[in-house]
Amino acid sequence: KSISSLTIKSKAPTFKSIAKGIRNGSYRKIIIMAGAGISVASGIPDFRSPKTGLYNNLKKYNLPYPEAIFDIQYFVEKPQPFFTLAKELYPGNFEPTPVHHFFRLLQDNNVLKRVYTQNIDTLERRAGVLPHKLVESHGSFANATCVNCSEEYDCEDIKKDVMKSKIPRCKYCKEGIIKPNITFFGEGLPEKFWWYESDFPKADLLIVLGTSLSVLPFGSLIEKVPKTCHRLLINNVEVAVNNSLGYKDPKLQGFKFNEKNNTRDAKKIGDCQKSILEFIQMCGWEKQYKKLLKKS
Ligand code: CNA
Repeated sequence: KSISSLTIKSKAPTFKSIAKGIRNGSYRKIIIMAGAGISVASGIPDFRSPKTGLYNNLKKYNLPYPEAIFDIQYFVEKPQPFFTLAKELYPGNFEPTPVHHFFRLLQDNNVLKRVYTQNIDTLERRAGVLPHKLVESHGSFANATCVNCSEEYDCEDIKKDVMKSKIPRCKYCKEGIIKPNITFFGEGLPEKFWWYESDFPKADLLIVLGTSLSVLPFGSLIEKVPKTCHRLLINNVEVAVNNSLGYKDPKLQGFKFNEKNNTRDAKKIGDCQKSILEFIQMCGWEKQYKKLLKKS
């Protein structure tokens, strides 16, 4: 047989084969895409989990629709619901989870290209992911800005007011509300988000954790890695890229787990903390992980 008549069959990766690949150095440019599911274990509810998610527990805020709590138009008129929630979620009250420490392990082992998180809870920073390795794609609570005069503040500057259920007001212009720099519906994404345009084409592994992928454009980034790049989903349910209204964009392909010719996608369905502890072990990083926990 001539070489050209031979077909080379490449098999789809698995959770286990990917861990083995990390262990033997086959993946060196790993990109993480993360969402609210990775912080649930630290006590912060996600958006869309059926019983525990924030969207099902917003009755007390009397909102016209759940997303209003993060809608910039609504906020300017009625900031109180957001600040009531902000009081609950404010940084300082929560600790990083094993998944956050896993990001740090990737960084320490020089195989992390970048962490793209949708979370605003700053737990990636707390776990020691360095600023140049981290893209907080929907901003974070770390800083805040006056909506009137754009004066900038640190999250500690407004913490006292938020904790006393007082709307923080600007010291300089005396009238503007100080809004944490998290991206609301109706606002542009942080500049750093656009790093994906050069990052994603260079990735050799994409790991997606704890996200429904329903916020766009973030969810659509799973399509931006090369066709040969392996993709691993670690989540408690299978997810598709669609927007919050359930509309599936026909241009988006999504994961290919169940397709015959899948050569790139793997999944681990279940609790992401449990899965990641297993993964850390398979990567051969258990000792390093324990050391990290002792230091933190
Ligand atoms: P989402 O739409 O609520 O999806 C979360 C996903 O995680 C769902 O598929 C869940 O089934 C899954 N999940 C929940 N718990 C676990 C678990 N223990 N193990 C595995 N999977 C789990 O949230 P997304 O992040 O996809 O949506 C993006 C929004 C959510 C962003 O704009 C965030 O700012 C926003 N958000 C952030 C936080 C935070 O910073 N911690 C909290 C709540 C919402």
